[in-house]
Amino acid sequence: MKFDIVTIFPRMVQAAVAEGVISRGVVSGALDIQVHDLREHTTDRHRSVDDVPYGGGPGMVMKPEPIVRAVEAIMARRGAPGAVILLSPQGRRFTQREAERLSRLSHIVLICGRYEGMDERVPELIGGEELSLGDFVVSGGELPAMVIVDAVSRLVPGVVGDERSVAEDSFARGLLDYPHYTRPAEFGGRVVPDVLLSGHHAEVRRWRRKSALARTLDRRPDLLEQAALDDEDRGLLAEILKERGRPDTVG
Ligand code: 9D3
Repeated sequence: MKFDIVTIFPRMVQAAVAEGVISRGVVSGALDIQVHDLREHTTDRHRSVDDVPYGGGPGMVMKPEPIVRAVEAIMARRGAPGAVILLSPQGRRFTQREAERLSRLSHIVLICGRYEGMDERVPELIGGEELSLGDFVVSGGELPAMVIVDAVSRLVPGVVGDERSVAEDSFARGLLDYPHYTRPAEFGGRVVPDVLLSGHHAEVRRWRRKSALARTLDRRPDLLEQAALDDEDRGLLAEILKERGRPDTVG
């Protein structure tokens, strides 16, 4: 899978893709990631990538010409991408579902915004889709772009060493993860739940599912409303509510 990332901070992005799971994906040949310096696509003496906003107001706006030229150069050298993504606080929210959709493409271009944002004609002209990571402010699109590259790359076959981890992420989808424990069996006066030491695989599975449901109920009830629950899940949820003294209010 090919990624092209356009940024005014190429070293920042290069450093992030040179580590961990992504770097191993590049070394193994499953990923082909190129980072492009937006300033290489300027034509003026000062290599300007921003300018004052029409209509006035604070801050600067990213000029459209260098971005459009960068995308044209990428298409000439690397072919037409399946998606051009503009990282923007105004974008649609990036989710695991979006990551799965993007992982089925073979080439993605990501454009990192800085300053107050990009000239509005950029998405119009290059047919890009705007994506946001969520309702918080970061200083630019670089970190969000790296998050997207990471989330999508994990789904590309051969990038994550243990395929079971990726399979489990999608199996458990919709619920928070169950609690994890490793040795020692007692630490700081806290013991590992007996069932996990019991060797009863069916009981372990049931405890994990019930714990995941209880945590999701406590921390992310919004997820529970969306999750695809089966009859066992509804039974476990009823148990949780009964144990807490509020029977039959969910499911
Ligand atoms: C004054 C209004 N701000 C918009 C919410 C200005 C502004 C803040 C931060 C304009 C650009 C930015 C830089 N952020 C991104 O480019 C960005 C981002 C983000 O801030 N949060 C979550 N996802 C993303 S994707 C790109």
